[in-house]
Amino acid sequence: MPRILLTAFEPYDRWKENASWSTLVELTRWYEGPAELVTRRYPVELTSMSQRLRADLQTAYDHVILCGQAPGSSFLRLESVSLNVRTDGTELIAGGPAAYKCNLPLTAISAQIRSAGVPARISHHAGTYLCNAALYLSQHYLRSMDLATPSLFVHIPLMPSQVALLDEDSPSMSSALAGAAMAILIESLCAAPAMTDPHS
Ligand code: PCA
Repeated sequence: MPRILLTAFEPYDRWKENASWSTLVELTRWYEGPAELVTRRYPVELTSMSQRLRADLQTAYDHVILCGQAPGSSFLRLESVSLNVRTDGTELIAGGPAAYKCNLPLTAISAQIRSAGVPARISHHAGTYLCNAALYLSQHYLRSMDLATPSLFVHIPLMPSQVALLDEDSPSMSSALAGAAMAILIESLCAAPAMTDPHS
């Protein structure tokens, strides 16, 4: 049975919940698919997040799926690239490669999610905050540990309950829908673990 590490974030800034964690809670409530899911919830703080991520990656998983919320997004965003950049412009890893590319078949995966009726697309910029850092560091740590485990980042829209507290217009997606999309993603990864595509 494939083992999959799924990570999400704690609430941060003005958010009382984090859609990424709510999605994993929802998914694991009903998931009975062919993979063993191991979930982790990280703080939105670079040093402790990177220490916990590094420790978690030492277990050899078949796949690593990192999730975070993306206020303002109406799609699930499958991130194709991570940058060696912190919010302040300095490097995450001094002297590390400028970027890492995700080699998974993101085009096929997003098409599969969309064909189930859930908005999804590839994104070529994960920002410069903790989500980008989690993706970059996962790819860096896995390489430095000589592990071939692919890691992938999924940005998840806000939930309707979060948007209900805002004064401005904002797209949202229920965690039930996002959780269903995550199950499709897991199914595609398990079906085609070694596939790659030229999405970027
Ligand atoms: N989203 C933020 C950090 C934590 C989260 O859930 C980001 O996009 O970087």
